Amino acid sequence: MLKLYGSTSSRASIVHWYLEELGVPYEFVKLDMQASEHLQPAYLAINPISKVPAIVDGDFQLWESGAILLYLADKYGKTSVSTEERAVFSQWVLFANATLGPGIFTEASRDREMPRLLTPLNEIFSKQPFLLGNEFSVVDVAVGSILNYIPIMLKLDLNSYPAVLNYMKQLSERPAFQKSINGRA
Ligand SMILES: N[C@@H](CCC(=O)N[C@@H](CS)C(=O)NCC(=O)O)C(=O)O
Repeated sequence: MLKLYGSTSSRASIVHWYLEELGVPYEFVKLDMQASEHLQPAYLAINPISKVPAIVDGDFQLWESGAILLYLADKYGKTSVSTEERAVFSQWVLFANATLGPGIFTEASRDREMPRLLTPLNEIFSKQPFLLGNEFSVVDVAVGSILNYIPIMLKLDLNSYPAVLNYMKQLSERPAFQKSINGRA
């Protein structure tokens, strides 16, 4: 069975959410990070960078939440995805982790970055329920988890972005989200 390594209240919740969405059987191996279990040789053999999440799927090991999401989409998601569709998945997953997350969670640049990141997202969600249209996909897990971490971690007023707020609410009501990010597991 696929193993997800992480801890409570970590970015492993993002992968946890997607595994629940896909219905892939998995075991969540919770590391005691307070006790530095992620720095011990057993885990370093899986992720030498010593960060969570990581997965072990058969004899395949992978770390970095975005890479794991894309792998899971490829392996367990809807079949027949074109090269272009896969590239768009990568675009949004990389955007979530490399642009949206740092833009919002880095205090020094937040005032400048937040409007330019959330205004176009608000426009997208005022026209369609999900990032790629009417269908939920892996990119909603990537972007939606970053957005839903905002009220968990920061006190920011998002009322200028009502469609983003509605998107966050819709995602947070999904059963798979409730079992993962909402449970902070
Ligand atoms: N870009 C990485 C970030 C991973 C990361 O920073 N994980 C944190 C937990 S949320 C961690 O393992 N921290 C432990 C440490 O830095 O010692 C990803 O998305 O997987």
